[in-house]
Amino acid sequence: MAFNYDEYLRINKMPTLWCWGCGDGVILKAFIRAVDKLGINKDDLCVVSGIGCSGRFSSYLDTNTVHTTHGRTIAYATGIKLANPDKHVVCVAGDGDALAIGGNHTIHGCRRNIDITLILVNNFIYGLTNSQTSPTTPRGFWSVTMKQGNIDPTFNGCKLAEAAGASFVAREKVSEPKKMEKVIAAALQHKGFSFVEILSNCHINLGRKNKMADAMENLAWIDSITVSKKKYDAMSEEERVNLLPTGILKQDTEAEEYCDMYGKLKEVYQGKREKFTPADFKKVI
Ligand SMILES: Cc1ncc(C[n+]2csc(CCOP(=O)(O)OP(=O)(O)O)c2C)c(N)n1
Repeated sequence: MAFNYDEYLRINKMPTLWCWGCGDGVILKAFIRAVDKLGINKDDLCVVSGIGCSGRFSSYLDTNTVHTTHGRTIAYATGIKLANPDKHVVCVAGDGDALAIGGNHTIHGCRRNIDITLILVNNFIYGLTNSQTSPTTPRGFWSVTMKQGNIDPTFNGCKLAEAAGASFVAREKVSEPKKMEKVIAAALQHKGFSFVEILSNCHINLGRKNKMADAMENLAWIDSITVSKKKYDAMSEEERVNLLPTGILKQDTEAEEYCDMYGKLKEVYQGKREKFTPADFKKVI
């Protein structure tokens, strides 16, 4: 029998506001299947999204949701997670949201290794506001703010997350929905900050002016710039230029998780109060 998504959706919000063929719907469905597969209760899940087309995840998912300001998902999610360390907290943010206006929050979420999953929906453009250059817009691409071609160097979110200390880093693409589901499930199961970049199509606001005006053309272009981690690892530096590896790129299960450390510190401090000393701190971390 076909999978029934309705249980996880706010049916009264359907149809979605996404353009026909938008990758956001494929990501939403993969996320739902991952949650279902892991048997996560809807009451034990909170999805925090920012502003943008990707921000709509919190409108459509029938779970605890916060639709917050552009670039601030991690700040809100950090508070939610610290107050509810036993719950799954997931951020969904666009490339503009998580890497431009909210870039600083992304760095510090990774650095703290707090147990939050960030699903970065990378469609290479500011989608909702109609095609401004984002940190991931490829060089030479048309955008409404760089009509002669984008001159900004392209940002690699996964490399940033890895360098900043995220203990789980992965990349997948909309044309591989099953792999996407698997990677999201692995991220949800991972304890620590999990950064999942999903490469998605925005054939309307990126594609139309960049010679890939339909979803399939846009997805074919994403296929042309990606390669599995296994193949990527076997390539020379020269061959890797302009290619992005997909799959789980980093997973460190030993790194200390922030809420755990905070909980231990709180417990020891509450037992000692004014008698708490630096030696007690050393017992915790
Ligand atoms: C503080 C603030 N600055 C700017 C905006 C306007 N704004 C709304 S969505 C958006 C861009 C969204 O692009 P992205 O984050 O890549 O998400 P997408 O729409 O592509 O999913 C911008 C600039 C805003 N809502 N709030």
